[in-house]
Amino acid sequence: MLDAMLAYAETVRDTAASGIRHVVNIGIGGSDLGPQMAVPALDAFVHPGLQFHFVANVDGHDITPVLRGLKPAETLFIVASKTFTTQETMANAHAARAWFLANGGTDTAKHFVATTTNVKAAAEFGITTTFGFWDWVGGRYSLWSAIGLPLAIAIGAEHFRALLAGAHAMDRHFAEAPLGKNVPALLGLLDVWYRNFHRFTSRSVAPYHQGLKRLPAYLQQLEMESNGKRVDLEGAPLPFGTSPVVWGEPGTNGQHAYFQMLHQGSDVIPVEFILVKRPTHALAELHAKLLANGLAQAQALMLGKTTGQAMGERAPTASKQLDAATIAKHRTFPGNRPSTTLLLDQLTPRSLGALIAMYEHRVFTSGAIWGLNSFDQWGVELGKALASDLLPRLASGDAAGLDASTAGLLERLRS
Ligand code: G6Q
Repeated sequence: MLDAMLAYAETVRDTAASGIRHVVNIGIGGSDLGPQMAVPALDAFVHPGLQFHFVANVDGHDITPVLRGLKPAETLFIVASKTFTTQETMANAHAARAWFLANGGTDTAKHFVATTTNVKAAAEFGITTTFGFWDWVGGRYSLWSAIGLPLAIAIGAEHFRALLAGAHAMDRHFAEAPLGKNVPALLGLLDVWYRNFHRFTSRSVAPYHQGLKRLPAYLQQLEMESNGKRVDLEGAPLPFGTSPVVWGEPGTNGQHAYFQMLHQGSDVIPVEFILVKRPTHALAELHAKLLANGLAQAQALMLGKTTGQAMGERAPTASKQLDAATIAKHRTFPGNRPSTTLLLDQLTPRSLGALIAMYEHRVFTSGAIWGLNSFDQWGVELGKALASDLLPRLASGDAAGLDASTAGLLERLRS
């Protein structure tokens, strides 16, 4: 399958022959977040003649601006759905096909392909080119499979294999390295330490690389969908907290927004910095500033600032109505706020593969210690079932059997 998928990717990358200029991935959750994170992360390796778009939300405001300006003859749609039944993805795939036909598109079989385990449903949609993967692969762990097709088209077969090689090297490291040097195991243990011994309820991820702007979203799914559970493998309630809230933005942007809370807020939130030593651009001055900022934030969180130190400093922007001692109290930083810095030499297909595999094994480590099932996601299912029940009620207004709150909102939406 890998060979077939990479061979296909190369035919699309031959843009003179394929005529393709835009690739639109239609998928949601695990069939979206991996490639959506990885394509910008590896921007320096992306085919210059191709543009990539990701449509996930069933909200028409997602696909509408993507389709605007596209030409059917230059567009390849990848319908990415393990089950090929996910409501959002199917709705967007139908909207894309309607747009394609309404705008003079011909040869649907060439312009729509699927990455799915449900070849039959894809064929019924009119898709004949499909790339499969095992049905036991959870979406959030599926970047390495056919779900990685948009990335493979973006960076090419050789670089995609390098991504897999980096992940494999991390797999071996996790399996073989002694615990004291085992990065995913140590980070998994740290997660348990922070969550259960310090009772910290969240962790902020701060990638100091703009290409990793979607990494926090990717990790939100990987960690919170895997370990956001309240019962053990046998279904017994767990007597301790599990997955923290994972959140963040790329540095330095976060510094000018919520870092205030990280430094001086009432809760302690461990921060994970990701610094990349060598950029793929030539703007050395900017990169030095970026790195200095990342280091400074970790340093400030750790060292803080005493009231005595603050007293000794001038604060020209402080209110003139406040006395120096009061101002110094506001300018005190408690410090001793933990952070971890992950340092990459360069962001390449290989190092990204290793980084993502590291996060997977880390999630497995903490999930195993907590004794929960990191590989199910029943929390996603309930909402899906209720939405299916509510959809016809939006049209009919039938509120029979509904709770008062939902019935009231339904009525307002229909009025
Ligand atoms: C991931 C989850 C979930 C899944 C989506 C899309 O681990 O299972 O995010 O990936 O619901 O499912 P399909 O690929 O079947 O459309």
